Amino acid sequence: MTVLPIILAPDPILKTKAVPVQTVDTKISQLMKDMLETMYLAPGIGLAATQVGVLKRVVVIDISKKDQLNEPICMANPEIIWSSEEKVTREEGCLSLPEQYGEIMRPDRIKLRYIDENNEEVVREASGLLATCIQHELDHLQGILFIDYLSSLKRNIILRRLKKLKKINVKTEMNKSR
Ligand code: K1U
Ligand code: ZN
Repeated sequence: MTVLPIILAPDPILKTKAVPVQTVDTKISQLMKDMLETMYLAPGIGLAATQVGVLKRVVVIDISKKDQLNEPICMANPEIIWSSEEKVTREEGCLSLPEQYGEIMRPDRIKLRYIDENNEEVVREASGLLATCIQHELDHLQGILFIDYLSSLKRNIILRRLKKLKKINVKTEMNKSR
């Protein structure tokens, strides 16, 4: 398995819409495995293929706690087919926006359809943190980041911080290679 580099905002790739996969073949199931390894190492509870520069509708999620067994969910072509009227506000983070957080309101329960790692169609419901994480990841596939739901003032503060962070990282990398 391979750990893939995660793309950090701002980057035009993160604003690009992903395309459906034809079938979950060995190439896509390998991508899912590599994405899970990347997500566990980060660490995170979800990862969309867009975040590793692959513009395909593929997502991996695992919201299990550190002391629990892993419960990975791999999805290709996920679609939300029902959302509850009831909304909930949760703090969200994003591996493409390191150290930045925002309170985002989303439907509390959803029903979704996707193709799993064995190329089987799955229809399931999700609630709580899992529902929030799924909606966050599906947004990535549409080129949407959680900061797009914030006021332009809050969004610009976060983007400015990230641009600074990127500059510092570039300088550190340059010093390392001297
Ligand atoms: O999409 C991503 O960048 C992953 C993101 C998913 C997410 C988190 C919170 C709410 C909605 C979606 C993350 O995993 S950020 C890191 C994180 O939340 C976390 C990291 C370690 C342990 C527990 C959580
Ligand atoms: Zn994210």
